[in-house]
Amino acid sequence: MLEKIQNALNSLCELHAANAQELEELRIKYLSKKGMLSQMMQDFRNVPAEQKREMGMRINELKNALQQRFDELRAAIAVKETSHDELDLTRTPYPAPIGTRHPLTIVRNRIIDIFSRQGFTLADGPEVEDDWHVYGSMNFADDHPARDMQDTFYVQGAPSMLLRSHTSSVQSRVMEKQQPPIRVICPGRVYRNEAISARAHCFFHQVEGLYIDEHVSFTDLKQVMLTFSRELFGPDTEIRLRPSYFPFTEPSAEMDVSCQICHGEGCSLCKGTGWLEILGCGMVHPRVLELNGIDSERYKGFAFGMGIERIANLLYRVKDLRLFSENDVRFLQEFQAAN
Ligand code: 2NM
Repeated sequence: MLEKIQNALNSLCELHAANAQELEELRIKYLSKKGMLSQMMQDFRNVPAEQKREMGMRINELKNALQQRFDELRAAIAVKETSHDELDLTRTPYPAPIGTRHPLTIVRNRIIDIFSRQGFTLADGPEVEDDWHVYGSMNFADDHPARDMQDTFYVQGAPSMLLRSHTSSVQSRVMEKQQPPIRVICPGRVYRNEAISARAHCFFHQVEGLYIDEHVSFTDLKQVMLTFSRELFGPDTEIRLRPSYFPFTEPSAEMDVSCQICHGEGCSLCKGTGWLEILGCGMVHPRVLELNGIDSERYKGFAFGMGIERIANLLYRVKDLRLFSENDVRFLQEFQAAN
């Protein structure tokens, strides 16, 4: 019997099955109730007591080896069958389920695209900033309310470090390093200490821009803003500038575009005014130029800043700002086509 087991072990690798049917035949021949292994188990009863131990171990060995070979053959057949019937290498991989770009990314990319065609390049900087780059260098008085704990997140234990509340700090860092001509836009996330609601969040996204050179004028600002508005909202768009105030610009203005829906007639989106506010802008304050190492006698500049959420709201009529940060897939997939 020992010889029989040894022979079976030796010829294991000669066992082959080309398909499921041949595999089943092998199973019947070796592993079924009437198979070779069962037969040996029956013969085992007649083995003399003193040989039982060794014989038992040998039969077990054979049983495991047979089962292993059987599993190998079954796996090989499975691979062969899928590769023939299901794996079609000539098949197109589409439609594959792919994600969608975030609406804020779509809008940001459009804004970047429009300004880069007017000669602006990209700049970025840290979100955790120091007091100087966010406020000091931007002509904010020491007691300016924006610096208040109620409005700005400060880093605990580091009183002059904070989460930037606008991206102007990036422009400050650009001016620090580079003399004019400067023409940059700075998209990025900013933080403000606000209670979260449908209209406010403690962080949002901005694009700010800066253009400094000799002879840059308010006329240049108006033309760049008009071109931007028409590219973003359509060629019939009109703009309107209203006098305003920012610490870093003088004069300053708030800019409206003609309402997308009623084209100036007055509707619920523009609250009857025919206009929608989209950004703030102005001529860079000479003091800001000087604070950042630029000769304000020789150079002039304009700057602007807008909220990406605000623009996305207008383009896509999103009613609740919180949707932009909740990552609800049902909302995000609405923008499949806008990619
Ligand atoms: C705005 C509105 C107006 C602005 C100014 C500057 C800089 F660096 F030149 F001083 N950066 N951004 C600016 C001007 C931002 O946001 C509503």
